[in-house]
Amino acid sequence: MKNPITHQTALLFTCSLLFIACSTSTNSRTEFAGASDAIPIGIAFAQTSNVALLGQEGTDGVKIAQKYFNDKGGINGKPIKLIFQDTGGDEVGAINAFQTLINQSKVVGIIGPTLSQQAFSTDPIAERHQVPVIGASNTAKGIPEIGDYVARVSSSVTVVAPYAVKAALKQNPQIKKVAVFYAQNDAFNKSETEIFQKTVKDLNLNLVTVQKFQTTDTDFQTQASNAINSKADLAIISGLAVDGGNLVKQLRELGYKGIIIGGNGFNTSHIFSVCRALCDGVIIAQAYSPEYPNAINKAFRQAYMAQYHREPPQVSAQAFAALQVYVEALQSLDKKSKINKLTLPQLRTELNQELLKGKYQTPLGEIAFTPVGDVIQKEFYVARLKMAADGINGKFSYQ
Ligand code: 1QQ
Repeated sequence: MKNPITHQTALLFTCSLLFIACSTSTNSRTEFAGASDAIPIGIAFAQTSNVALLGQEGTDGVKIAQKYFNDKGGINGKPIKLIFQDTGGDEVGAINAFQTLINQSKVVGIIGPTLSQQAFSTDPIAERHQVPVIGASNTAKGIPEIGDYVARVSSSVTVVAPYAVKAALKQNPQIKKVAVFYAQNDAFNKSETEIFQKTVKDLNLNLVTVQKFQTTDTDFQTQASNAINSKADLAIISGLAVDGGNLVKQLRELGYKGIIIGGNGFNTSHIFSVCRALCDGVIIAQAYSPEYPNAINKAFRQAYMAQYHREPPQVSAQAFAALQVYVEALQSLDKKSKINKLTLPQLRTELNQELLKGKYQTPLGEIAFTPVGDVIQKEFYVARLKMAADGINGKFSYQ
């Protein structure tokens, strides 16, 4: 039989060696972590699959935030340690990532997953384990409502999508007929198209056709031809970057001349390599502007540009903001009840309560949360894709 004292000493020693928080079933009073241990936060983004490009932008954002806040002293002296788990592009990969982060890595909270489609499967798991989760790119309706431990810094499609339609009408007040396209195998795209379709009707435009596709499709000839035949003068696409970009390309190749709006799935510079010169002019509503004039956005933008030599995309800024929420909530919690005196379950629960109370000056501007955990954000923007003459390089233009 094990000597209980030796066992516990060994356990604590192992915990501090691994720099992870040990909540142990052998002693419910074991504290979360030693005073100098790094605080583990789980990052569940797509590193592989057709969603990897969006996942990479999230990863870039949290890495910049980790350095930024650790350089400033972390959580009253304790650094933040990010623990990455690849979710892939589907629900199974995302569920595995969450389970590993919660049960093995013993994280205090999670940022992710990349897609709403994944979040509807993963967030109930975080809720059951009472682990806070902050969505950094989940924009479908209904995400924060999954549970008490679920919040997001990514503004809902309900709020953001209508800005794009209004911008298109401003550009061409003659628009009458609208064709809407959406990826029917993805929760975010289904949610977004509902908002687009409602906005079209609210603005008294004529919704002439609704075309469906899959995020895995590459051939959109039928859908594009149907829209052209219906004489649409505005096309609105809810898809992810690769499928959406190919649809833009094929619409233009078949002769469509009207304005094109892309939804939040287009919100990555990786779309440039898909539709190239034919991406030019696509309108995309934004929850972030690289020009936002506060100090933390200037620091974030500078760090991002020094590393990647281009303007930071929305998802990177949102991921930065998600980690900032954890950092600042942990700092304020640590001042009230020293976090290394708490068990891991206590810390997860108190952190969740604390983060919902705060106001944060982030690269997105000032944000806070509704009681259910949805982000409250004040300013939104509209960008147009501007392609360079080479048809390869492009940028999001806010003019
Ligand atoms: C969602 C999204 C994605 C398109 C962004 C990564 O908004 O799934 O909710």
